[in-house]
Amino acid sequence: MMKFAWDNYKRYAWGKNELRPLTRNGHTGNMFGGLRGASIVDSLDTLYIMGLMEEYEEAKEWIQNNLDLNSNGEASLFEVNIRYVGGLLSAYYLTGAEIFKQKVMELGEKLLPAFNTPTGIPRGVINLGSGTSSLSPSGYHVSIGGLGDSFYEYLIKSYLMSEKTDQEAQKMYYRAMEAIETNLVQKSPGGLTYVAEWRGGILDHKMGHLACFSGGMIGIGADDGPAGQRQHYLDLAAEITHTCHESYSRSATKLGPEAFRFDAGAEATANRLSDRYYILRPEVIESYMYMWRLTHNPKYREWGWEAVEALEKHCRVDAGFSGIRDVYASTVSHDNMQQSFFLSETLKYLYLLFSDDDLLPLEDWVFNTEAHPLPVIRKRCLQEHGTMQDDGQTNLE
Ligand code: DMJ
Repeated sequence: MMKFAWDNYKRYAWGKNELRPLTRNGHTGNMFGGLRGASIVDSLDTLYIMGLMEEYEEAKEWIQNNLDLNSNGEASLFEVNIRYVGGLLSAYYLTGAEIFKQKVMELGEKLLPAFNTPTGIPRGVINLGSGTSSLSPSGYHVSIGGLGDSFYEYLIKSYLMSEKTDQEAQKMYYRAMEAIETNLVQKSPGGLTYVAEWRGGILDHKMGHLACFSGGMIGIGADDGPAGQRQHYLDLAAEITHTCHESYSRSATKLGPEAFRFDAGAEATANRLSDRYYILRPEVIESYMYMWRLTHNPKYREWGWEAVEALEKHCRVDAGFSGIRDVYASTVSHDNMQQSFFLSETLKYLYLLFSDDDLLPLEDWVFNTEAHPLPVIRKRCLQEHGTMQDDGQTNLE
């Protein structure tokens, strides 16, 4: 599937941001501030992990010769960070190729002005040419996920070190989990567990949008916790992942809608037309992968395989993979877009779901929100290999 998606991107959209498989061309989009080749940067680590070395080499060569970071346009800090910074960083850590480090340092410098705010919380939009940043004139905003994620990338990129000890970090995790559980975790009348959405300060009890993001995340956090609470949060993660699977299995295509609800007798299904699309997103499959690694319950691989079959049946078209407009329609209508996160995330998580645990072990690698693996840097490693400074920052050699 990866080779098919890549070959068609290469054939019809090389150097553009994403492939339009029905019209057999590419688009440059506008959220990357004029940067090009999003699918190439997003795919580097997937190609490498899958051993598609010829394809990886052509991607690397494109980065070396054609990735122009001197574009001049408004970019979403979040999207550039998760796809370009994350993609280049993980390619550097996986392969050691200097070109990726060089490019990510250069790009990182260009994004830094967005962090120059009184709070240190970055502005959501940055003009890559002028360096001016703004809150959200184009509708881009900083989400909590985006904020957390950008800090993680910058933490590594800048070789900074978190001052938190493992125990403090654990406490923070459980405080956050308690808050989520108390305020957001809901049980539907039909017995499905989900995480309700929080919008602008109002809890929407009927919305299960965040559920699929949360399944694997809660599981992976719980796995590191003290024995007393570990099982509780693993069970919660399993219940939420079950709900996500239900949202897939209750559709005609066996792919899930963008958002699902729990009202008017509907359970884990989208009753609004505008929620019924599926754009090749990874979150549910991502949760299967984490839950497989944490429990080795074969049902997660079975569910992943159901997703593979559905993708092959409904999303594969002659020149790539496409999203679909209504998961409940048995005759599908394609949206003509092969999202770069399909190559970066959906296919990578599927590959990992069916691989041995020692391929990118979760003790050593953490995936950013675009599925780019970054190394877990432990305080002990930093002390052994770096020079501790008085302010707690560390210079790694
Ligand atoms: C990806 O770009 C990332 O997973 C992001 O965090 C959310 N949107 C897409 C996938 O759904």
